[in-house]
Amino acid sequence: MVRAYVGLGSNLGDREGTILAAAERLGSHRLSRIRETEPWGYPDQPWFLNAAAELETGLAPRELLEHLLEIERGLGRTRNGPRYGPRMVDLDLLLYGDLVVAEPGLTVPHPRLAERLFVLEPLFELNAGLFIPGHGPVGALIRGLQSKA
Ligand code: PH2
Ligand code: MG
Ligand code: MG
Repeated sequence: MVRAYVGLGSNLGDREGTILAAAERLGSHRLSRIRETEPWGYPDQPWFLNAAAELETGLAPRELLEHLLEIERGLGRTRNGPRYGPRMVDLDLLLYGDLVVAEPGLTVPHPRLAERLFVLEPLFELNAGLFIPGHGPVGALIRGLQSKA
């Protein structure tokens, strides 16, 4: 089994219900606090709810990614809006053990993880000692972003 972390986000519909349903379908044994966050990347849209989930998985990285997409579809996610735009649910594979992968369709750690407090803060809450491969300790990344803000 490998310990993986998934980022959860929603800014349409029943945001909290959708995030809780997604965490349940993931079989996550630990979910961070759910927080409301200002939209990043595409400003003119509702605020998000974000959280992170920790799971122990027997799935290979690509299988886990497929599983995330399947859960997204099952919870009503469509993919016809703008990049970084509004969505019912977004499940991002953030970390898969200490694996680093950069392949078409699969980048781990998630490519924008280190730039986003709405991802780093829930990760820190789940595991303050986490090291993000290629970037550094999660706490140091958070402090770096806060000092730029
Ligand atoms: N997801 C995005 C784009 N912008 N902003 C916030 N606050 N939270 C998100 O989850 C988010 C976002 C695309 O994945
Ligand atoms: Mg995302
Ligand atoms: Mg996504």
